[in-house]
Amino acid sequence: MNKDWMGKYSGSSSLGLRPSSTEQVSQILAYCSLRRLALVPQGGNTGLVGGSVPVFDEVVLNMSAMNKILSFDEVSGVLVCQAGCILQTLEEHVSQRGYIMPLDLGAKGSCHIGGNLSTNAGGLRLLRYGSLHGSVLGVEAVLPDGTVLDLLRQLRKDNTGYDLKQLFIGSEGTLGVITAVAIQCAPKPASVQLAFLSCPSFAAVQQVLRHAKQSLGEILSAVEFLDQESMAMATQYLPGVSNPLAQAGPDAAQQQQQGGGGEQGGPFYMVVETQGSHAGHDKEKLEGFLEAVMADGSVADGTLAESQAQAAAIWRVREGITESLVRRGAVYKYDLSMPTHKMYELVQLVRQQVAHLPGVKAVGYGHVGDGNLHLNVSSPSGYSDELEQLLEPFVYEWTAQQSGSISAEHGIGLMKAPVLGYSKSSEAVNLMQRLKVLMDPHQILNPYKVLPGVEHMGRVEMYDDR
Ligand code: FAD
Ligand code: 2HG
Ligand code: ZN
Repeated sequence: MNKDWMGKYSGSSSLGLRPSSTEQVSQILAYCSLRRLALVPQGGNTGLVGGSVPVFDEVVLNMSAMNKILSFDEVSGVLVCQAGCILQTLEEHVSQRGYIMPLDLGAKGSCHIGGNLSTNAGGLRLLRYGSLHGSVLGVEAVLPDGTVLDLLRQLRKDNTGYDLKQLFIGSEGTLGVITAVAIQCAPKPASVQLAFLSCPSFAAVQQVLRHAKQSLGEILSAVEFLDQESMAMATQYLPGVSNPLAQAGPDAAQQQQQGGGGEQGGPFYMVVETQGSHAGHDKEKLEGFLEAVMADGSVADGTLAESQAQAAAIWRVREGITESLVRRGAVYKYDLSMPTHKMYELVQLVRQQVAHLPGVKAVGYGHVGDGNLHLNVSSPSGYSDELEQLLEPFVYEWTAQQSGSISAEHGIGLMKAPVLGYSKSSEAVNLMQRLKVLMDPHQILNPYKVLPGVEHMGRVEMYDDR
């Protein structure tokens, strides 16, 4: 495919290849290396930074035929599969065997595990299961010259020198093509509980997060937030989606009991999930937590999901925001890490910045439990230089001033390559350049992505070959 999921980035490749084995990937890369032909590896093409599509006429290396599950060890929980397996398919496979994948994200129905590793995707449960840098045990990757690097170990512990597999996690297809993955799955929790809350302020959101960490501790699996504007997007643009707090149901009685008002609440909402081994115990804990945060005023209203359907409806609101924004039109995406207390200040500043532009709306949501803000600016009339100049470099500069990161989980891709220097020192970018030259001397693999081009090297010194 030449166009990305958002319809923002597109190239003009006339050649797509769909290998079904590591050997074929190796042959393709060896040939392209010899002929100096550039390639872009493409997984599910759900990436949000323009990394998965050609910039010009690069060959598209589509990984979707490499979709075999190779093994699953029911004692260790280690899954080995080819890189083109769809995350949801893997989730279903391990779920039938008493496990869950250690990551979950809204794009699970399309994204590949190879794409997940390449972007070092975070998602909804990083808070509990950690980053892929921890849960991936092994990788098989093909280097740009066609060499197959077999690092497909299944060991929890392996301190044999440099941990080379980590180079492929988060390098967005610029150093090699991931062809297979060994990943540690987590035991499937016997009990999953979900609360949907409304909070009067962002200070209250932080208070709830603090409380959730303290009182739900070992069973806490997700803490997400969305603002009123994100809720409006989801309910307006996604068919059949409504505010879970607006629905009357069996929860109403419970809310009454716990002192909750009947109103829709806002302007902030939170999703708090627990995963544990004993439904009675976990539910009691979550109810106690809800009672306490309602009593101290940090939660104005709340509901506990009483069925899988209710839980799915709550997750649909949170996971659907990205889709709702794309349905509305063009969207500028900023995926930022920063100290939690700073997160919403930026949303408000950006809102002021774009207030004079008709129809332009800034929304804030994300993985508040991980200090990860998704600031999205929606522009139904399309992308414009005027709007972009109001947002950039302002958002990046402000984030850097807070010692934050300009990419928490989506990666750098094409979008942020010129601004990498806001989050990485010149020495670090220089070492990245050296690694790139060492592993891909002819620069054939995903060119123009991740690393700043020569025209942006004022901020970082170019790799020096002496
Ligand atoms: P692609 O988009 O195809 O590719 C992404 C990058 O990886 C590209 O640079 C590509 O060249 C490279 N690549 C792909 N496969 C390989 C391979 N086998 N070997 C080497 N390089 C490869 N991201 C999050 O982190 N957290 C979220 O919660 C989240 N939610 C999302 C929700 C929605 C609705 C959408 C549309 C996206 C979301 N994303 C999220 C972003 C995206 O889904 C992730 O970045 C995902 O990991 C990309 O996987 P993919 O298979 O689609 O990769
Ligand atoms: C999410 O958490 C994804 O929903 C997508 O990372 C965020 O669209 C976005 O900006
Ligand atoms: Zn996210």
